[in-house]
Amino acid sequence: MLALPACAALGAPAQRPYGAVPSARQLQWHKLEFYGFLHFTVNTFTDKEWGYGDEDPSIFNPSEFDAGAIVAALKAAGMRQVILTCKHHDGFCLWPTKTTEHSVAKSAWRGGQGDVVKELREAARAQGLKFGVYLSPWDRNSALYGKPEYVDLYRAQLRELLTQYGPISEVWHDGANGGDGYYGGAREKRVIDKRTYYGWPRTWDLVRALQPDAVIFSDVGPDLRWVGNEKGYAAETCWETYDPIGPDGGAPAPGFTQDKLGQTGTRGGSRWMPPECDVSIRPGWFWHAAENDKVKSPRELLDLYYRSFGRGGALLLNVPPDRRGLLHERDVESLASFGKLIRETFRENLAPEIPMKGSEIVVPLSGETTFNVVRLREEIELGQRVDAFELDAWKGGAWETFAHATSIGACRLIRTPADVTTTKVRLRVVAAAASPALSELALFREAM
Ligand code: FUL
Repeated sequence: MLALPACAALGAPAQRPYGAVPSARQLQWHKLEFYGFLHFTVNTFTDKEWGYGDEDPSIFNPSEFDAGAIVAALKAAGMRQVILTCKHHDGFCLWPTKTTEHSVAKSAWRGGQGDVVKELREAARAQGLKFGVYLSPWDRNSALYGKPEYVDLYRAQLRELLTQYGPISEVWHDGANGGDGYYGGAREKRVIDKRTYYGWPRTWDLVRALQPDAVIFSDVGPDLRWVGNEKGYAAETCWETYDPIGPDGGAPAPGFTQDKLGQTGTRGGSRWMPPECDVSIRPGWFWHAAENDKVKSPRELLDLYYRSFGRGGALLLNVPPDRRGLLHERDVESLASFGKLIRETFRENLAPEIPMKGSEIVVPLSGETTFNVVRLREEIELGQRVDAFELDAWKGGAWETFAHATSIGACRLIRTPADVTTTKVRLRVVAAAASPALSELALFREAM
C-alpha cells in the first residue's frame, strides 16, 4: 500500500498500469451498464422452471410473438444489449438447428418455419442493441448427454449460433450441470465431472475464433464472472479482478466454485473479470401467470442498478416473454418507469469537469448545490488502484465527511443517506495500491 501525499500524481510521469487490466472487449462491455435477459422455451408453456427434456416440441406456440415489441420494451428501460436463452436445460432449441430435431422446426409456431434467434437478433440490430446467446451446457433431452459426443454436439450448436447470426456480443455459459433428465428416453440421472467433461478451454477457443469481440461469461469467466448470487447485486466492496477457487480449494470450473467469492472478487487477482449480476424481474426466470403481480418495481430495479453497475459490474435483468411471445404489460410498465428514473437522475452532472489529478481532489461547485448521488470512475486501462476513499463537503467553513467506501473500478455509485448541500466537494483517496488514476467525479440528484 502506498503512503499518499496529497499531490501524489502531480507532475509525475505518465502512470504505468497496476496489476491486471481489462481487454478491449471488456472495456466495451463496461459501457453497457445494464441489459436484458430473455428466458423463453417450452417452460413458458408448461409453467416450469427446468424442463425435463421430454416436452413435445409442438407445445411451443407463442400466439403473437413480436421480437420488435420485446426489444422496444427493453430499449425503453435504457438497455443496450439482450441475451436470449437459445437453449435452456430442457434442450429445446429456439433456432432450426441441424444438430437435433428438438427445436422450433418441430413446433407448431410459424408452421415449423420460425427462428426465434433470427427474429430477435434482427430486432435488436434494427433498434441498436447488441445481441448475446445463452446455450445451456446441460441438455436433458439429448441421448448423448454425459458422453464425449455430446460435447461435440454442444460445440456444433455454438458454431451455428456464432456463424449464422452476425455479430454476437456475449456468450453465456451457465453452471447448472448434470442430474436427472429424459436423455433420449433413458430417464435417468447422469452425473458429469464439472471440471473435465466439457473441455471449456477448447470451447472458449472456438468462441474466440468465431466471434473475437464477444465476451464470455461463466462462473470462472474468462471475461465476465458470475457474481455468485441470482439476486442482482455485487458486494459493497467489489474488485474487478478475480481468481476463482473450487469448493475443495483446488481448480475451479463452471458450476464448481466457491460462489460467494464472486460477490467481492479478489483484490490484486491475476485476471480482470468483472461481475455480471443476474436477476429476474419476477421470482422465476420463466414467465408464470401466477407471478404477474410479483414484478419488481422501478425503485427496486433502481436499487439493483446501484448495487451492480454502481459497484463496478453490470446488471443482467431477465424479463421473460409470456405465452403470447410478448412481455407482460406489468413488466413493460416497470421497465419504462425504471428507464425514466435513470435518465432523469443522470441527465445533469451538477459538478464541473476538472482534471482528476492526485489523491486529493477539490471540486468547486457553481454556488450552493444539492445532490444525493456521487459517481466515481477509475481510469481502468491503468488497473484498479484505489482501495479506500472518503468524500467531504464544505460546511460552515470546514470539511465534513459524508461518505467513505472502498473499491471504485469502472464505476462506483454512492447514494448519500440524506441530501448534501454545499459549494465544494473533496475526494480523498486514503488507501491505494498505486497512485490513483481517476477519470470522473460527478454529482446527481435522484429523480423523484
Ligand atoms: C441457472 C439456470 O439453472 C436457471 O434456470 C437460469 O437460467 C439462470 C440464469 O441460470 O444456471
